[in-house]
Amino acid sequence: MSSSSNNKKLLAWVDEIATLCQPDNIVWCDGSDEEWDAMWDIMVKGGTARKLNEDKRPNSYHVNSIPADVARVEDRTYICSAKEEDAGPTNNWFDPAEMREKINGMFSGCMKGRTMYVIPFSMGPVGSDIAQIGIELSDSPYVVTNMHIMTRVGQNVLDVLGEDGEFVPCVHSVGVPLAEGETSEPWPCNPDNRYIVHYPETREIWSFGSGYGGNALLGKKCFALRIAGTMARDEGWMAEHMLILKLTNPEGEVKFVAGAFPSACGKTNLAMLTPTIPGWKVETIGDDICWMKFGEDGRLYAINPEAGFFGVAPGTSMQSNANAMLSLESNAVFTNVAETDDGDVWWEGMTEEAPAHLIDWKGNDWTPDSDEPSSHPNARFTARANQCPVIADEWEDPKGVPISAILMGGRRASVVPLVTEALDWNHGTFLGTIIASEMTAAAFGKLGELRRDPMAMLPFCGYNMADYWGHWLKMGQTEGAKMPKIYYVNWFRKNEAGKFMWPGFGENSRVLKWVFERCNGTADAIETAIGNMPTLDAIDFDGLDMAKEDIANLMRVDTDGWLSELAGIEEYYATFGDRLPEELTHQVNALRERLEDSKQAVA
Ligand code: O2Y
Ligand code: MN
Repeated sequence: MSSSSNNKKLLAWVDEIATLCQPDNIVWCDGSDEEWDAMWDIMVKGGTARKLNEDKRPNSYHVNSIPADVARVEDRTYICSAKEEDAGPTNNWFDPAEMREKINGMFSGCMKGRTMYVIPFSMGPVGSDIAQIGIELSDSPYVVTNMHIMTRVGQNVLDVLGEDGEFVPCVHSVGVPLAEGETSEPWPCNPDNRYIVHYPETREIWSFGSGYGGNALLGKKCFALRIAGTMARDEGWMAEHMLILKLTNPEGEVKFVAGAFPSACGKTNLAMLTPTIPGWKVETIGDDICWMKFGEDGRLYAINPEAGFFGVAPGTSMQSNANAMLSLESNAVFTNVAETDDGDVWWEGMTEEAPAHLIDWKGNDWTPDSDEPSSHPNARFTARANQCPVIADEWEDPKGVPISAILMGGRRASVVPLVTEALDWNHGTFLGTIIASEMTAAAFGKLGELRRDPMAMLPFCGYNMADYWGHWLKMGQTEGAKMPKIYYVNWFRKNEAGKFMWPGFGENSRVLKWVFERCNGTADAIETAIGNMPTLDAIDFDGLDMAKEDIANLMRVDTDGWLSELAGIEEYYATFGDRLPEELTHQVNALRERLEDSKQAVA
C-alpha cells in the first residue's frame, strides 16, 4: 500500500502539513484491497470496528461513534471568504486571516502519535473532463476506508494529476493527539472544538474535531458542493445537491432526470425506485450530488462525482428500497447501527419485527421493550455504487449523461401540489429558490419545523445564496443553451385528516412518466397561475388504490395558500438585500398577478 507523485505543489503541501500536524508516520494511500484490510485490521484491533459475520455480510464492518459526533455540524461549518457579503446571510462567515491563525493553533501537533494518510481521490470518473481531483490528508483510518467507497482513490488519480495538475487540498484531523505510549480511543474526536472550514477563494478545506460523515469525508459536501459550487460559478458549470436517474419507457426510449431534494426527503429511494407502472424502468446514476457541464449540443451533461452511497440506514428495508439493501450485502460499512446476536447489523425499519435481542449503537443490551431506538436516527451505510443492482450502464461515462428534466421539491404538508411544470428556466429557478422543508436528524435544529432550503442547497452553498441564484439564471442565458425542463414536486401533501395523500416510493414512477412524456411533448397539461399542471387524466393513476378526492386534492391549486406564501417569500428575499437578482422580484410579482387574475376569473 503506497503510491507516489511528482507533483511539486502536492509534495510541498504534504511536507508543510506534516510539519504542522507532526504525525508519527505518513502513508500514501493507493485504494487497494490490501489497504482496506490493513485499515480495518487497525480499527478492529483498536476497538473501533467489528468485522461482520463473513457468511452473512462478507468483507463488511460495523463502527459506532460517540453520541457527541453523529451528524454534520452546520453551526460549526464556516465559509471564510475575504468579504462577509460573499458568504451571504445563509452561511457562517469567519474572517479568513483570523481563521488561519486559529487553524494554525488547532492543527499544530494535532496528529502526534497518529499516522497521516495521504488520500488522492477523484470526484467523478478518473480523467473525465467534468471530474476534479482532491487530496485529503487525514489521521483517521475510518476516513480512508469510507473514501475508498465514496470516491475513486489510487495511483491513477496521481497519474492524471501529473507534475503540475491542480487539486483541492483537504486537511482533516480528529483533533486528538496522543502522548508517548498513549493508545487511541475507539472513536477519537474533539466535539467541543469542531471546525469545518472552507476557503472558497483559494479552494481549500480544513476540518477539525469530528470523525463523522460529511464533517470528515471531505470529498462529499465540503468539496463536491461547497468548493465545487464556487468553481462552477467561476467556470460556467453547476454543482448541485441532486440525484441522477435513468428513465426508460416501455418502448426503450431513455431520458436522464436529476432531482434536488433536501436531506432526508428520500433522494436515495427515488434514485433507485422500482416503478409500479408496467414496462417502465428506473436505473441509478447517483443519489446525492450532480455536476453538470454544457456539451457541444448546448445540453447539460451530468456526472455523479461519487462512487458510493452514504445512505441513512433507519427506514431502509427490502420494502422501502430493495436496491439499496442489495447494494450493501457485502463490502460495506455500517455506522451507529445495532449489532445482532449472529454478528450482523439491524436498524429500525429494516424488518417488520425487531430481533428479540440486540446490542444497540451505544453498546448496551437492547430488546423491543427498550425505551430508545437501537440505532441512531442518522445511522449510515456506506455502500459501493457498482454493487447497486440497478446501477445504469452509463454511471461512469466520462462524458456524463444529458439531462432532460430536473425535479425539485421539499416536504410540504399543504399548498404545494404533487407536480407542477415550470413555465421556463427562470420560473423553474424561482421555484427552486422557494423550496422549504422540515428539519431532519442530519442537521441540528428543531425537528418538524419548516426551513427554507433553496435548491436543497442551504447547508451546501459555499457562497452568497443570492449570487448562486444569479448563477442559475445566467446558465439559462448561455448562448445556445438547451436547458432541462424543471418540475416542482411534493410527495408530502397531507389531507384534512393529517394523512399523507400520496403513497410515494415506487408510485412516484407515475409522476416520472408524466415528466418523460412532457419532455417528448406527448402528455397534456393546463397552464395555471403557478405553472403547467397535469390534466386529471394525464397522470397514469391506473391500479392505484387512492380516493378520487385525494387525487383531486393533490393536484389542487390552492390560490389563497399561494397568495399567502408570497409575503414570506418576499421577506426571505429581503434578507439578501441588493444581491437578490432582479429577475426573482419579477417572478414574485408575475406570480402574484397570475394568482390574482385567476381568483378574479373564478369569482
Ligand atoms: O450527517 C452526515 O454527516 C451525513 S449527511 C448526508 C449524507 C449523505 C447524503 N446526504 C447527506 C445530507 O445531509 O444531505
Ligand atoms: Mn445529501
